[in-house]
Amino acid sequence: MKSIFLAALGMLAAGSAAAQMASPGPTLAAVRSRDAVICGAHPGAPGFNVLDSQGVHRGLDADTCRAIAAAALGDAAKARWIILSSQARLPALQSGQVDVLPRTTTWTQTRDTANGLNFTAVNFYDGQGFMVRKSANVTRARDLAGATICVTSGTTNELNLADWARANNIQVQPLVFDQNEETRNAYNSGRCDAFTTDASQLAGIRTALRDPAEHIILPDIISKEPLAVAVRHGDDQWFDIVRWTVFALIEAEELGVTQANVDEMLNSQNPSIRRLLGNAGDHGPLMGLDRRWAYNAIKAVGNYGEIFERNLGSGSPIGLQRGVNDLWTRGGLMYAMPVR
Ligand SMILES: N[C@@H](CCC(=O)N[C@@H](CS)C(=O)NCC(=O)O)C(=O)O
Repeated sequence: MKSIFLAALGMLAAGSAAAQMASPGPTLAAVRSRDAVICGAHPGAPGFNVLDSQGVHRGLDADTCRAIAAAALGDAAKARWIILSSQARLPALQSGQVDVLPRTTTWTQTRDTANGLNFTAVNFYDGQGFMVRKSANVTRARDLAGATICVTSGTTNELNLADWARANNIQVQPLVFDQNEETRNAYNSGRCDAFTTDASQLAGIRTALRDPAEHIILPDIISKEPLAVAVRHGDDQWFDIVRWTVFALIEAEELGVTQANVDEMLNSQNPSIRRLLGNAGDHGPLMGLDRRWAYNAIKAVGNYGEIFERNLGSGSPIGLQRGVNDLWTRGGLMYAMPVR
């Protein structure tokens, strides 16, 4: 009798343990069967995604893709990229050509609803700016009255430029191109007086110009561009995996967990670190993942602060300050929801 009772208890325990491992939804199942996560990627935005001389993807968005592959499959080397123009990126995600879009994409209401996307978390708070040649003697955006301004189609930047001109009663001539390379070439060859896109991209593009010192980025920011990692509508589990991977990188920074110390941190008694690294709770299995999901991501690419510094920070060629992208504990907007 006693043994039957114990066996029943054992079954219950096993049942509840099994129940903690969520079964894979459609995207996780597809990712597992192909053994790769496919990310939509920018054709070339220094600091966000560029191919280095060895053909390796470098940048904040590239590392975000690696972190997702590490969390979902235990291996950052299982990240793959498909290069997408601004126009092509949303349809590519909708149609299932890519699993996730970490690609300097602004979270807007239309994209979040009618375009069939869900934005999981912001990985960079940006705003739209202008770059001009120093020789133009333009110091503020309002001095651009009458100017020809190069902009890429299918972007919020094209729409914001029109809004800004109307709101400020300034006449400008937008020169619109489908491919970002065409936009840059047009600016480079002097076909337009100014180049407008997200200010962080301008900082990156400027470093790639023939003589960066010949160009300045104006101090005016004309929009909010919360760049967020998008998935398609209809798979809540995959949404959760991507969202919590981005949060885990931010949480790791807040908790002082780095790429270098993450193994040592496995011995930490701090309850938040124990949950994040899979020593307490079932936070990975609740999403259908290994309990070391966040450990794998941090081990592969470091915490958010490390990723930022490596790709965009003051020690990188882009040279950006953390600013609003700093942690909330230091006055910034980066605030991960609690892993508990
Ligand atoms: N955040 C904006 C901009 C997206 C974006 O990355 N635009 C790129 C297009 S490839 C761009 O115009 N960059 C200027 C350039 O790279 O020349 C959006 O979501 O629409």
